[in-house]
Amino acid sequence: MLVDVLFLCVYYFRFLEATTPMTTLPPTTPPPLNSFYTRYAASQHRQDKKLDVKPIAVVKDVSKVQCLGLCLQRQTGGKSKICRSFNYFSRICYMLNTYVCDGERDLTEAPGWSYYDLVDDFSKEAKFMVSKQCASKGKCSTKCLKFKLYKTPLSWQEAHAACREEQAYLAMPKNSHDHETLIMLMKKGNILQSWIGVRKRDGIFYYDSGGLLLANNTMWGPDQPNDSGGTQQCVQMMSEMDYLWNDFDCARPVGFVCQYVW
Ligand SMILES: [Ca+2]
Repeated sequence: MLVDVLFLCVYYFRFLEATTPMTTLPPTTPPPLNSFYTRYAASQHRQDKKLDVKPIAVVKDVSKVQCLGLCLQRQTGGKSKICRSFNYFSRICYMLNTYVCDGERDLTEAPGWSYYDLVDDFSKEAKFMVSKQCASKGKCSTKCLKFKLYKTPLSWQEAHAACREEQAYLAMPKNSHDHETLIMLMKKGNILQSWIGVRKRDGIFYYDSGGLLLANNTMWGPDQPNDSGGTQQCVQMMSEMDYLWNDFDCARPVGFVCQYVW
């Protein structure tokens, strides 16, 4: 596995080098390459796009690889000084303290520019680089989550299939922040019930992506899951229970929320 990751990184950086003009004497020395190959990679999220925020530092006359090295040198220090991504244009490196997945940011059109950010698992990155979401939005990092509400009532299985069509899962809120986001979406969409990506198999609840439901999940409604009538295998959020979780009959059509993993 590690070998695969290293191979991908080396391959990718060779590609980067090949597309970057050679330079003489860099202005500062980037860290030794092998010190970050296993920890980070720069993903070329988009060509001809940039993240339009004020840079924390600007360095002129550097290659993309040197820009990455400079960004990686800023991995310690105060939070506002850490480099999380960079724009690159005309051999100028614009280091940024934020990245495309931070909040609701989108890349803006910028001919000749390119945008890169830092990820910690290149093998996952490579997988998501080919996703539709990555191609259309430039959001390819596995850290980038987003939810989308569908008002069309479907069964749990149909809702699951609809999300998979878009390379997403049914929403799997694992903390109060995600939970609040889903509540906000449901209120905004004016729907009273929504499937989420939790389902029971052989008496055990799993997330739509396959993992076991967290043991410390505190989002169940009062007296739930109660498997009323012995037919409640799927989980929904419902306004009647203050948007907490309720196990419910999978065949009943209700709205749903997909979760995109970029
Ligand atoms: Ca129930």
